[in-house]
Amino acid sequence: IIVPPSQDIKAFQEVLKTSKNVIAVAGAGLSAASGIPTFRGAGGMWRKYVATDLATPEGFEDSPSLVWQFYHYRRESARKASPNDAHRTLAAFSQPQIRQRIAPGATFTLITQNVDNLSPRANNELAEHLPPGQYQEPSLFEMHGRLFDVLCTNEVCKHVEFNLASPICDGLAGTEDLVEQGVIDPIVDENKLPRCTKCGSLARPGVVWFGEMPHKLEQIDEIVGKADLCLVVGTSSVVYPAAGYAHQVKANGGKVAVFNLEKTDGDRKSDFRFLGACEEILPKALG
Ligand code: BJW
Ligand code: ZN
Repeated sequence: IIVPPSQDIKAFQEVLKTSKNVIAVAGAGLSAASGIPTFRGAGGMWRKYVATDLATPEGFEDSPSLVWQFYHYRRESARKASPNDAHRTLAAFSQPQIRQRIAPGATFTLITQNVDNLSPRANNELAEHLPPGQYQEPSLFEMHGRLFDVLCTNEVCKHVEFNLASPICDGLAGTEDLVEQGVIDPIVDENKLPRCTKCGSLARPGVVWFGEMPHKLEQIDEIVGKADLCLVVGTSSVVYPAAGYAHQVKANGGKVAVFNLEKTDGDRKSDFRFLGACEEILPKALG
């Protein structure tokens, strides 16, 4: 018999209290309340394109201009967005001296698929509000890279640079607004796209596309292997390896709690399922 997942926050908090190594696997739903569109379902379109088709090596090879406009637009929106209560709750939960709901000595790691810089920003904002010396470097993995990393496409160079500039280059300036003016597919000359500051080759967004290796997988695997509780926050759980982490924790005898607006793939087997906005439920569950 399949027991349906529990919706009992108190029971969840009991489990939390006795867990030793907690992980959270987050996806686009974590940033939805900050105004960042998700990938699948409503919001998964950019201009006339499917977002996940643009987030591929093939998409970039076909048209670096189009893919750069997509990422330029997303860099500009992420810069204007602010962390929401879900980011803030996870940031506070990453600080052992603040969090109440797990035992002293327990660990917490946030593994996010998001590239929008909002979790690091929530951590920085929290750091600024803590008394000097109190902030501890959180265990945070941005496994699909970062919108603000710019990566050289030259295999020999591969230079990576963190670049928050707005616009990232003159050639892309204003292209984020073109749809409103009815211009669908302007072509930006490759020489006017972002270039590597070391070797001058074409640069690309420092994010992980399909078929590419997510970042820090060895470290992540080790942490997932030790986890006894996995929180699955705002992800459709269709993209691997992230989608497999909850299954792994379960297979190792741990528990899984899903926080999502909707039912998702495989969450029938989770121990807890909290349907609703994570920016509302996480503060109640973890705060
Ligand atoms: C809310 C909410 C609110 C809304 N509150 N909730 C079979 C097994 C294993 C792997 C594969 C396989 N078949 C194919 C693969 C490979 C592939 C894969 O998984 N494909 C699947 C589609 C089947 N995986 C890969 O290629 C990965 N690499 C890899 O496996 O490497 C192995 C390798 C080995 C050796 C050599 C080389 C490689 C890489 C995956 C990279 C994914 N990249 C993207 C783009 C990143 C850059 C960018 O941002 O543009 O990552 S695709 C896109 O999907 C993005 C996301 O991080 C990722 C996941 O999406 P996410 O976050 O779940 O978003 P949504 O929109 O799907 O869901 C949002 C959810 O939020 C919804 O459920 C809403 O209900 C919810 N929600 N508001 C709570 N307020
Ligand atoms: Zn280079």
